[in-house]
Amino acid sequence: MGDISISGELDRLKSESLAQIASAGSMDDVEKLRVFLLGRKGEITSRLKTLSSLSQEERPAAGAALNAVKNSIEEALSERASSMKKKEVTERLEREEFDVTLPGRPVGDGGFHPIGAVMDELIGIFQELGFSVVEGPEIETDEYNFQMLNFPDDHPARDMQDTFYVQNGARLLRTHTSPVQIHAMLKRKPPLSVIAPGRVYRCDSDITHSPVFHQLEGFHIAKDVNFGHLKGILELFIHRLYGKNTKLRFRPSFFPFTEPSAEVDVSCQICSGKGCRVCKGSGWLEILGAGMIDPNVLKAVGYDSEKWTGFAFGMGIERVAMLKYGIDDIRLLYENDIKFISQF
Ligand code: FA5
Repeated sequence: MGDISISGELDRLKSESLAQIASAGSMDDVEKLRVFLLGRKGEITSRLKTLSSLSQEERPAAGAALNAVKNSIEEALSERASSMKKKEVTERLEREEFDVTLPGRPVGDGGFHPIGAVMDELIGIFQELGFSVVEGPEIETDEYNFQMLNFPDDHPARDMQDTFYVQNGARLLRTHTSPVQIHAMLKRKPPLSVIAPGRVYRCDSDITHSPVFHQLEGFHIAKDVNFGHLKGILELFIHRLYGKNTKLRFRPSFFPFTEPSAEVDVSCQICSGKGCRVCKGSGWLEILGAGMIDPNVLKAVGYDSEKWTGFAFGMGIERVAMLKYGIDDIRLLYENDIKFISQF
């Protein structure tokens, strides 16, 4: 490098390259030239690689000369690219016609999500029956979610497998809407009839279980309330929701905060009780837990448990919606697929 023939060759490379760039007729041509000259195996790059074989005295001058050529090529490429871009845009604008009188695409009407629709319908039914709506926090303490609901310290529902803890275990995402019973009872005096709709969280996932789902809690505290009242209310809303021929099944169960307790199944609307994958072949799907409020819960909020009695229930809204609309996988409710959602 540095001698006349090599610098002559560089001059030639520079003037040839600049001429090629000047005659590039499109963005595509400019890009091809960039790769040819400056790409990994390009003319300039391969010359830069040979610099290391020169002697220490020759290297600085040769490097400077090569870099100067590289800079002018880069500059020319970027100028050509911007003028080609302008040219292509102008040509496109001339070629394509834009009809400003064309009517816009119609925007379809929005609709209710099946969970929201079922929730609204249920709230309407219970409001007609005299229940008032109360909401509670989704982030709870162990005290409200478990202790005041009479959960023993070693109850399996407190297990990390079911409960999402936050703040190093100091708080948790409520696993059910039952803590709203406590919030409401502490704020109000009996008699009271309350429903509490809301989102709840559990470490659980399959075709009928979701880690985030919705419940509707309901409870009624007055004098001389008995299990017959609870049955009557549940039957009434199930028949309103699914029609008079729908069957209900009460199975004895256990909840720390109710005694006696029951789980309530509805005859599967998806297979008309014949057995399918949603009801796991049984013809029934569990939609709620219920029972007579345990006197210990009433005592914990300062109510006189000799004077007041009550029932409570908590239902899974997704299950209610699945049965109502014949949805056979709970996860479909959360995928936000417009084609699926707009059927309801
Ligand atoms: C409870 O959560 C009680 N708090 C219900 C209750 C309230 C009983 C008041 C007595 C008095 P359970 O864990 O069974 O109970 O849940 C109630 C309903 O929520 C179930 O019947 C089911 O319909 C629904 N459910 C439970 N887990 C899930 C889940 N992972 N995904 C969707 N729905 C669920």
